[in-house]
Amino acid sequence: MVVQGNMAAGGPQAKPSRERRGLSCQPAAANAGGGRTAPLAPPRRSAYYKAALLGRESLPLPTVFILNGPNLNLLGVREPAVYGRGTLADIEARCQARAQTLGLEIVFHQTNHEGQLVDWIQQARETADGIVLNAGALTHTSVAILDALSTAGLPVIEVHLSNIFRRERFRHHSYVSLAASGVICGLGAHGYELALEALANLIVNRSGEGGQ
Ligand code: CA2
Repeated sequence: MVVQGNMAAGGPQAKPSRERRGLSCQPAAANAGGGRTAPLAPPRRSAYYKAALLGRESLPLPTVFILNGPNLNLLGVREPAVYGRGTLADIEARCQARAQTLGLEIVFHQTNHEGQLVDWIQQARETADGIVLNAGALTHTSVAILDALSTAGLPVIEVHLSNIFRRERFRHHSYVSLAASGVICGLGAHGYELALEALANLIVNRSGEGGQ
């Protein structure tokens, strides 16, 4: 079991300054190239984020995209020794139940196509408050997914059902991790529920700060 996270800032209740967390209106990628390129438009923030910034009394529920990559549709059908007997539909049901108790809205997707994941991440940038991502094998290969996550300007929790560090060496490196606030692996379907819990904290802390 491995649970990794950026825990240096003093736990979920701590609310570090914008400067310390590196939060700004511009996604990190906008600063690449020494200012020679035009900056990206800031993300269009969710209804929850805007309402929280305006100090509205009744907030809409924050939305979390839960995205699953290639072959995860086969869960419960093959390789139960590695990935367990549960299906992806079982994971979705568990996420739905946990989201309800946490006060989150979830949008749950699976695809076998890299470009579709990039499209959903771009959509999340405009409408969601956080992303849970199990990119499957694309975790270890996809710079396109890393770039999409880097420009999304959203908290991301990377999840893997299996402990990728007990497996083949090529699974030890993750491009997704470079854009993730935290990584959960080796805990099976429970990892998705833990990721939602972590995101709920990150979203609430983040919305107390200024920005777009
Ligand atoms: O452990 C995970 O969640 C993984 O993201 C799963 C990916 C794998 O490539 C990553 O290294 C770790 C593979 C998903 C394939 O899922 C299957 C499920 C049942 C049968 C065959 C594949």
